[in-house]
Amino acid sequence: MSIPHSSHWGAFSAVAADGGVQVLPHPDDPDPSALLGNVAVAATPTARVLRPHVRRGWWEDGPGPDERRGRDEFLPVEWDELLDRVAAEYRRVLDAHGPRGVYAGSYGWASAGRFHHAQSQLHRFSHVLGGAVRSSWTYSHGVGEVLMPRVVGSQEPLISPTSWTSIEEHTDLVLAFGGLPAKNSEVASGGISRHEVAGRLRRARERGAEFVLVSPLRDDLAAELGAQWLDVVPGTDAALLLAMCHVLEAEGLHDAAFLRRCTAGSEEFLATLGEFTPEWAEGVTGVSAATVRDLARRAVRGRTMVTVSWSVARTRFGEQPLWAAVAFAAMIGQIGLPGGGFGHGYASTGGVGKRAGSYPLPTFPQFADPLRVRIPVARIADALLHPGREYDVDGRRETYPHLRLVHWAGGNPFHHHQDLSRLQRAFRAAETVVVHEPFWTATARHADVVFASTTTLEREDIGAARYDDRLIAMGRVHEPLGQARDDYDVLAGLSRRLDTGERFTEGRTGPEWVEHLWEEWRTGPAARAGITAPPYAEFLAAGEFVLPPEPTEKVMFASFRADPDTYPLRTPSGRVELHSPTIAGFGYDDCPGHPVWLAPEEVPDAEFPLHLVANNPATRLHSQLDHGATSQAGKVAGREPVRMHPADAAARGLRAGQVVVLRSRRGSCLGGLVVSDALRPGVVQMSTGAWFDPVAGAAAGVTCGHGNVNVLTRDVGSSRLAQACTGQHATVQVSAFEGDPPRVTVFDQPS
Ligand code: PGD
Repeated sequence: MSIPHSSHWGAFSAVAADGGVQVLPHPDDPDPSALLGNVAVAATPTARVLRPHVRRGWWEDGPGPDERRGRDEFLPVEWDELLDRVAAEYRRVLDAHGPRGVYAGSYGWASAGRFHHAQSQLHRFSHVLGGAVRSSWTYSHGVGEVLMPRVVGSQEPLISPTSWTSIEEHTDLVLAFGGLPAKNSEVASGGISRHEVAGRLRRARERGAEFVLVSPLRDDLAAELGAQWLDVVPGTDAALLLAMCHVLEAEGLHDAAFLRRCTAGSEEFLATLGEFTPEWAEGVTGVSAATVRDLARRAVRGRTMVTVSWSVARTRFGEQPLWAAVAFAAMIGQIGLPGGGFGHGYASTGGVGKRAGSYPLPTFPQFADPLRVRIPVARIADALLHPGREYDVDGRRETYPHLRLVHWAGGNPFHHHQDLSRLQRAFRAAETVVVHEPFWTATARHADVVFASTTTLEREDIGAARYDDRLIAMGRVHEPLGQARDDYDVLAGLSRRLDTGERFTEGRTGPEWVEHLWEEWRTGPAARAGITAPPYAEFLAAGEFVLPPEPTEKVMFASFRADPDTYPLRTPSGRVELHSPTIAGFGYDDCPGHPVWLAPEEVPDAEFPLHLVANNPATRLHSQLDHGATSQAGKVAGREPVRMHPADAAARGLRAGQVVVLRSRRGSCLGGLVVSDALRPGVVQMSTGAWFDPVAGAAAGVTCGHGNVNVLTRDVGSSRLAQACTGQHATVQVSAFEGDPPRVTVFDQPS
């Protein structure tokens, strides 16, 4: 029987087949994702955590900082004895250090499903227990989350900018900084039942819209859009934008009336533009002065949308390109017009710009966080390594708490964090690390306690996402493998031992909760929003429920533009702040009070002469199901592919298909070489998400033998303002790997 199901990369149905499952895309999806090809492997024992495990050193010697963490043996243990032991450890830490000794920020995308969402489960567990230190913001768009509220008063540009429908109908010129990569628009947190971005872009093009791609990678925009490709030097987008602003001002093309009416600080900002001439920008960005002038002039000729991908801001000083794009859109006076202005993250997921997302969804209550102590999400290694150290963020001086017990569910920091050797040191500084995982990821392998989690295929849930119009009755496709348990059941067991069981479960089993969430939503928030949803049994029988249509066209800041006094932005001035006295008042030299050019700190040199772009992968979501068929089909010589321009490969005597070594100041990894002219010369590209394999690395004399690019990247915040992830860029050298490459071991069961 075919069972409806959902994932972050698409809705599908699954049929249990001999020794696995078969997966079929949702029939209404016009453009299903190839990532569905990864799903089947989850139903096999390969790389699965089939029962709970402990690290021998922790089990035998007790908690404490431990150099063996990440290289010790694992022992299979019984659920009950392990839960007893973890509950005792919780009690020890809470009695001695209080909730500030526990970190349960637990960043990560986990899986689709409104109830079994791993972070929500863990956050409810810790809130009931008295709280734990958590994290603020995301690895995806941490810069925008902090900067946009200061500049335009909200996170609307990255959460719900002008709709695709408006771009499809009205935009003449799309200036895409970081592109609109099809691979990223295939995924959306929580699920996506219809992939629409490629079709919308195609229709905009057919209507006559023109596209300019600003990226070192040509395939950051579909070839069929016929874009002008500006293969900019990585990390120099702010310079290009400031030079375009310079041209507008120098040639009197800027919309002075809009700047007066709708912005604050334009005089201060315009006064800084003198030095950013197109000729200066050419030297920095590699884009000719003539092209810079042409872009600025074309932008005022018709309706122009400036987009900055989330990845462009995922860099050191990533605040600057984003703020400069807002300034450019303000100078051309198009903010608040249909198809015009700016947005942050179009195609960075398939959800951005898709629909207004105004309907409520079934939600698992987490209770309030009683502790309310947070660290910026990408500063986790700093916090673990430097308890008590002071740091700046968004105008505040904070102190890292001393984190002793780390509890993670639904994330893979040994995928998503930068400088993984440093993260290893950080994890070794903790006293206890507890991880819930269905798979033996590197994070599980760096834990003391590994709870064997079910995958979504093994449980029922409600699939729903803010920007999707469908709720999916996710059915159980097969029985849990081995002794895997739902995160809910594990946390319920732990809560019982900590005397918070009743409040955590409210007396319900997992399946009872799923039905309860539906019924509570159906009769409460849904009914109030005018949605007539069927009772749970009918929802299950139908397999899905389609939400009523929402207004299709949205124009961000339209009412503000029409009447900024009546509809001011939630900034101190009520206007778009091109100069922010608040940010200026923080006194940060790495993020002053208006957009500026701050030269990258790490630039190519004799030792590391190549720019590395470490972007999100095309063959999997982040690190999820790296052992799946689609991800494995993309590997080269069993390693993560690394792309290089033919001229750079020839200069090094390298050939396609060969195993190479990438080295940076932080570490080294193997990769499989792909030679391609879709990159700017001097740039190499390797995607994130290959499971970190230090064992194969040790055999090869490198940090990772498989190709986890985050051994190369730098663990430093974007600036003192946002302290966001900067994993997108690094500088590296690439050379041939001599000898027999070691076998990748990270998909094997650990010893
Ligand atoms: P995922 O691979 O999605 O990566 O980082 P994130 O940690 O979200 O990890 C989710 C984990 O949850 C997987 O290991 C999966 O097996 C597990 N999981 C899935 N379902 C369940 C469940 O039900 N229960 C439990 N217990 N576990 C489950 C992503 C992050 O990486 C993001 S969002 C971005 S945008 C960043 N991008 C970059 C980048 O551009 N460049 C670099 N260098 N680094 C980045 N890292 C960031």
